[in-house]
Amino acid sequence: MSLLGLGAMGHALAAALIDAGHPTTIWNRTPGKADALVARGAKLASTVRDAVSVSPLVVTCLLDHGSVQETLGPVADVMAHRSLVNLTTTTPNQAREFASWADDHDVAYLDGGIMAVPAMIGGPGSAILYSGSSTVFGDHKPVLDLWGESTYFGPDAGMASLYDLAMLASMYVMFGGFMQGAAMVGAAGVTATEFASRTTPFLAAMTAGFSGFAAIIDAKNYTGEGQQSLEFSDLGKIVQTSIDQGVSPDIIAPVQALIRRQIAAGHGKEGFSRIFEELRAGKKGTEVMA
Ligand code: FVH
Repeated sequence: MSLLGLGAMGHALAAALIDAGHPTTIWNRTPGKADALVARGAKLASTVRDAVSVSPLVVTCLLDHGSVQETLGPVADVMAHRSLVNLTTTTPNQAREFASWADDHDVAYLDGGIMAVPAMIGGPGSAILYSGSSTVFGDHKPVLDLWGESTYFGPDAGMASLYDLAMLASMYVMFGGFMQGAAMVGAAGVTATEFASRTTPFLAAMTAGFSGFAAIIDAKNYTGEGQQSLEFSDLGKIVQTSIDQGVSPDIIAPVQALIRRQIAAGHGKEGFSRIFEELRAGKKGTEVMA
C-alpha cells in the first residue's frame, strides 16, 4: 500500500501497517515526518508520482478536500487502474466529487470516515466507516481491518462521510452541553473537574435512551406512553438558571427554541423526540429565550 500524508493520523495508520508487517510506501509533503516510520521498515517515496506508481492501493489521509485534489490531480494519469481509499475528512458531496473524478480517471474509489483519534488506531474502539466501491472494500478488507473495525455503507461514496459527520454532530452537541453545565456550576465556584465526575456517569446512563428515542422517531409515535410532554418541560428552568448564574444560555437555548416552535405548532402534548421533526423540516425560527 502507498499512504499519502503523515500528519498525526497518517502516522498512526502507517505505524499500524508496519507493525503488522504490511509492505508500506509513504509520502508526505513536508520532508522529515517519515524518518521514524522509515526506521521501522516503511519505504519513503520522494514524490507523489513515485509513491502512487509502486502500489495498486493508494490511501490518502490529508488535511482536507483541497489538499487531496492538489496532491492527486497532477498524477491522475498514474492513478488509472489503481484503487484509492480516501480517509481525509470531507463532506458527503466532496466525497461524491472524488468518486466522480475517480470514475473519470479509471480509479476505483472508496471513501472512509475515521471514528477514532490517532492513539486508538489498531486498538479497541477504533472504527472506520466506508462507502463507494464494494470491490475495493472487499478486496482490501483484511488490511483495512488493521486500523479498526471496518464497516461498509454501500456504493454511494458520500454515505461514510454522512455517518461520520452525523456522529460528530451528536458528539459535539453533547460536549457543548457539558460546557453549558460546567459554566452554570462554575459560576458557583464548582470546578469543571468536580462537575465532570458527576456528569460522566449520568450522561453514560442517559445514552441508553437513544434507542427509545429512535424507536419513537421511526414509528412517528410522539404521543406514546411514558413520554414527557414538551409542555411539561420546555427547558425554561435551565435557560433561566443559566442567565441567573450570569452564564450565556447559547448552547441550551436553541434546543428550547425547537421545543417552543413545536408547542406553537400544536404539538405540546407530544414527547421530546418531536423536535426531530422540526430539524428534519429544516425550519428556522426566531430564538425564544426564557
Ligand atoms: N487527528 C484526528 O484525531 C482526526 C480523527 C478523525 C479523522 N481526522 C481526519 O484525518 C485527516 C488527517 O488528520 P491529521 O490529524 O493527520 O491532520 P494533520 O496532523 O494536520 O496532518 C495533515 C496532513 O495533511 C498534509 N497536507 C496539508 N495540506 C496539504 C497540501 N496542500 N498538500 C499535500 N499535503 C497536505 C500535511 O502535510 P505537511 O503539513 O506535513 O506537509 C499532513 O501530512 C483530516 O482530514 C482529519 O479531519 C483526524
